[in-house]
Amino acid sequence: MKNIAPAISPPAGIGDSKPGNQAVLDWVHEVELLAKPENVFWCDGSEREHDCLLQEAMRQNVLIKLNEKKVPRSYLHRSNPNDVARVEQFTFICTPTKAEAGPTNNWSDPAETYTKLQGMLTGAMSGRTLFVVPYIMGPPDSPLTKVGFEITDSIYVVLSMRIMTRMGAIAVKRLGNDPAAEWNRGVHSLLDVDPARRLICHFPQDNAIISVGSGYGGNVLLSKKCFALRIGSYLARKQGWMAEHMLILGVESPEGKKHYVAAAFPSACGKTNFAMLIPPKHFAGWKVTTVGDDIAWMQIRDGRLFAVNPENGYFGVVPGTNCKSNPNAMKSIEHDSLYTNVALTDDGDVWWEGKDGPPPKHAVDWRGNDWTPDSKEKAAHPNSRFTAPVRNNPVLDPDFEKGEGLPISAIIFGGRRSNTMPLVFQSFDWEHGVYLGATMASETTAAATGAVGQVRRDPMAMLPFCGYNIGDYFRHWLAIGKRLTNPPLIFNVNWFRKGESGKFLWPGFGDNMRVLKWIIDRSEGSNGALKSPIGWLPGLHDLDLAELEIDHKCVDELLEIDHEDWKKELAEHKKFFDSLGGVVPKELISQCEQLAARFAK
Ligand code: GTP
Ligand code: SPV
Ligand code: MN
Repeated sequence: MKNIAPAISPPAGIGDSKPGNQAVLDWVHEVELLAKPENVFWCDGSEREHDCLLQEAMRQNVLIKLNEKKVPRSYLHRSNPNDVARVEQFTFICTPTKAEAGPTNNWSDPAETYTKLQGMLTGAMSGRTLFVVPYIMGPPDSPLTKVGFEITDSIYVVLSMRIMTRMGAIAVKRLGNDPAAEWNRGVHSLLDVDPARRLICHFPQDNAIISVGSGYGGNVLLSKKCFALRIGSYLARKQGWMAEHMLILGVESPEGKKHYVAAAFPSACGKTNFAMLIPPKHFAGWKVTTVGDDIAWMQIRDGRLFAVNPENGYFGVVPGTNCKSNPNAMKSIEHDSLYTNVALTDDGDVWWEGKDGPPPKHAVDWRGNDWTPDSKEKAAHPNSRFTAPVRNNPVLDPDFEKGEGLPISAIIFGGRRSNTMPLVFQSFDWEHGVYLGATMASETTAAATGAVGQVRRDPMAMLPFCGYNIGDYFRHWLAIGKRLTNPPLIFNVNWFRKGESGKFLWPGFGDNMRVLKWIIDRSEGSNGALKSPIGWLPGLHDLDLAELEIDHKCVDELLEIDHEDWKKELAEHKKFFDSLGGVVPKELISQCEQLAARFAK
């Protein structure tokens, strides 16, 4: 069989920065004995190393260099067509007992799973290079920051981790030489990229991850969903903090008053777009800045929640990104970026459905086939992604690296719902807010393999990412609320409600500022809201819709609470809680009853 990741032979002085920590050395040695690579490459994150890896990746056709004038220092990667999204069915939480993983996770026995994976990894890196990637998650001087090491035989993973994390010497230094220090052990091997031998396994009690058989981002950039969310959420509960699938944004008024907001939307439901929002003209003087676009680690200080973004790059959805929907993302991916599974134009530029301007007359699609506007297939995969450094973002928050984190005024939950859910509403209090998060649902997207467009419950947008029992996760949220003397207000939004024509009722994107403004007003104590059975809704005059071309009828529809729809929705909440088999805290069961009672009134 063809070796899809042939070993590289770096020049002297590159790939040899072995850390001093004996625990790391022992672990790498153990994996080396098992996987039998041709050599070991110790990454330090330097420019020289970067150049060497890029040259090698191009030589192996793992990366295609793009037109230097159009997209400087940027590259295209095509993943195997069988390997284009997260695979939830092959993702496992291997806690000592099944109950610890809970009803929403796939569970497998740790000892058996280690044995099985050892079998799969035996000799898996023969003829390949084993890369050791040290990285930190979080700002360099934050108490929340954690160290991880990822072993991988994929050069694409190394180059992606270099963008997505703070990688190299900085992590080795932070870990130091204490063999008992806490750090995450991640092992990744492409194997032969066969879906039948694809497994993403987490061992929270060992702070360890083993991922085999995939080369796609969310399955293999182990810093991200695997460490920062699945293992992260497990550690967070044990250590009293929170690891959430949330963007973090700053919003500053013309008077200079600034708030930070965190929002949990499921995969491909608008986090990156919301985090980079540009307010419409009418909001002159208002500024939105990005702290993070996917993950928030939050701790309690002085009775408030403070958040950091543990990442250092964006791994974002490409299709639909353009100068109208998200100009800041367009600027972020203008240079020094990796593109995965988009189309390549004849002049070495990238193209995707929804990019500005007319489609190219000819291109090579994400599979490597000829493509023209008449082709039936899409040029870019619906889950094609960009990998771009946060520093490229023109609206990166100046306090992005603040170690103590940024104080969160509001938490927003939201999903993709064609019906039922109004544009925005506010919970009555923290506990009710936890209920909103716990009962959240969204239509599935291309970010994970499987059917698209089906409504599924996705509590706090963490269904695929909670590394332990979801009932305990709800309990953790409730317990955090009890410790907060100044808790964020909690809201629910839905940018995706559709009218009878099947079109979105709300313009979305920059105009989401109008909803954000109401959220900020409420955080500052405004009483512009109407009580409804599901929570506080903005009255027609509480939302600033000036200069927005929208039918009043649409606004009514957007804010409407249809009692028939809600009867069904409530039944779905109950069904979901029942399906969890008795792990749901009594406070949330009671919230469900209170909601029913408010409707009965
Ligand atoms: P992950 O990276 O998978 O976690 O996704 P995400 O939550 O960051 O989603 P992203 O911002 O990349 O948006 C996903 C898709 O939703 C893109 O195709 C966007 O164009 C679309 N989208 C984002 N915001 C809006 C909005 O306000 N309205 C509408 N109609 N579509 C939106
Ligand atoms: C998501 O699916 O929520 C993503 C992309 O952010 S991935 O990193 O693949 O999980
Ligand atoms: Mn995500």
